Amino acid sequence: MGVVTRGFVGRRDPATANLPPGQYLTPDFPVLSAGPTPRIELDQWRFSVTGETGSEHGWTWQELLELPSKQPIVDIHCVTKWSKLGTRWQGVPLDTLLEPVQTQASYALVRSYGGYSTNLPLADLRGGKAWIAYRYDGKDLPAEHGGPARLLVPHLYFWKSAKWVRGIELHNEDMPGFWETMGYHSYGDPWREQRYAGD
Ligand SMILES: Nc1nc2c(c(=O)[nH]1)N[C@H]1C(S)=C(S)[C@@H](COP(=O)(O)O)O[C@H]1N2
Ligand SMILES: [Mo]
Repeated sequence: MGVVTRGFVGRRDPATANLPPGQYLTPDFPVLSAGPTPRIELDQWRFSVTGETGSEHGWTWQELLELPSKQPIVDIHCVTKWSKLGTRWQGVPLDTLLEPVQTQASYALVRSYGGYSTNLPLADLRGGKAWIAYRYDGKDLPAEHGGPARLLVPHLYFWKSAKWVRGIELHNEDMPGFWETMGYHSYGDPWREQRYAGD
């Protein structure tokens, strides 16, 4: 028996280097939904961005698909402590959808079919950090994971990535969404472990 090397102090295990504090890795893709899965017919589906003055920009399903898309590969972190690394998506960057929108607002309230909502600073939807995703791992996004389309904003805890996304309202003040009203953090940075209000 040789001496077991426990690793060098201060050197991070490459397998967990991308794991925020308090998280564990899962190979699965758990489904977390606060209510039943809504079914939205594609010819009824709309996505809209509503400015703080009430002006609205809307897209049909066909119009969304015609916009240039990206294929981000990102790590996702649920506040219930599972993380999944290297998930593969396809979707339209929010930068593209916000481009025609004239706004002075600083906050976004994201609304879903089915009634879910979540809030975040508008800046967190810009800069290539957020997408309206409609494919996962090379397939159409399954309904239980938010299909036909969900918000994907992986640098925040995954409750911010609203499934069955319907629209984004822009506001001058931060408006708490579903979980934020129940005591979860208004921002939710996994690297700063912002799980609950006050963290
Ligand atoms: N509309 C809607 N979006 C939602 C939720 C929800 O209940 N309803 N749950 C959130 C939470 S807590 C998490 S962890 C992720 C889970 O996404 P998944 O079911 O695809 O893993 O979706 C988020 N988006
Ligand atoms: Mo979650």
